[in-house]
Amino acid sequence: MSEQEYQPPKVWTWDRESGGRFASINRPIAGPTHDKELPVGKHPFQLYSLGTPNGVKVTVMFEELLAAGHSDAEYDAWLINIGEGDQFGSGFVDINPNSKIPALMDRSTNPPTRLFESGSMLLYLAEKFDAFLPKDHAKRTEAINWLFWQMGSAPYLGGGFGHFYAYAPEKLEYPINRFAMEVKRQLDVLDRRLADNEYMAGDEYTIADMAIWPWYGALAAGAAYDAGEFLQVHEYENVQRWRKQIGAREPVKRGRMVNRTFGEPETQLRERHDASDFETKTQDKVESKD
Ligand SMILES: N[C@@H](CCC(=O)N[C@@H](CS)C(=O)NCC(=O)O)C(=O)O
Repeated sequence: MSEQEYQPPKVWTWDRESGGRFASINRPIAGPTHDKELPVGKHPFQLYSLGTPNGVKVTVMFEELLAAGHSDAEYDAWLINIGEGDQFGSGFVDINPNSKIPALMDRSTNPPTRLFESGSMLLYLAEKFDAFLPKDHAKRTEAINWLFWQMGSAPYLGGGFGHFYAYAPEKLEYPINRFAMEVKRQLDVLDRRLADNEYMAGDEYTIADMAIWPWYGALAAGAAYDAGEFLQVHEYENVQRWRKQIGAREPVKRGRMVNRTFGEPETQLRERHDASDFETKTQDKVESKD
């Protein structure tokens, strides 16, 4: 046992920031920190989100629904800045008691329906519009299997591997090893599945692809945590084929841009209130007007 080894005290106390990239917003208590109403736009759906993988799942679904002709799926996407604590405002916590993006209101129902957890939103929208979920019960079950697989697995990728490899204040061998092994195992799960199946649920593009692609597609492209070489992501050839195929879809390209606050200015549509915003309100155009 090394002298520096951490010995947990009898009772954990929150007496200092842990360091790391998100230390200032992490707290051991839930609930709102301040009163703040959320804005409401003109469309049936009001999304409060950010263009992280969990946010992108839902904006891709909305853009897919609209492209498929479901005009009742029109939505306003408002920006929630989690670095500044917007997720702890009272209006946001009323929708999501877990204070994490995305949060969604369906105002076409009476009373309005609140939604939190991106997987719940995908399932709700798929059922409401009877879209992107197979009608055949066995195929539908397979899509839901993979949807839940994503919800259970991605925290090991983001909160585990990503945190210790990219965000923690020090590089620690034990957690990086443990989570690199788990993430490579997950990539292999996907690779084997996609060897014999065009999409995650089989021969139909479903909400399972929409849930998995923003996380594992980005990882396979080397865009997540700058870890492409470390994890040798090129070896997962079926994942590579699938992530390029999904990424080439026009609604996916649009969904990725919504609530995005990083990357090239022309890829960022920080808020979306109308389909025409993709042509007129991307950040390159907003900045050129300033
Ligand atoms: N399981 C949740 C995870 C949501 C989540 O972790 N959101 C992150 C951003 S990707 C967040 O809002 N973090 C802010 C915080 O932890 O305070 C979902 O899929 O909706």
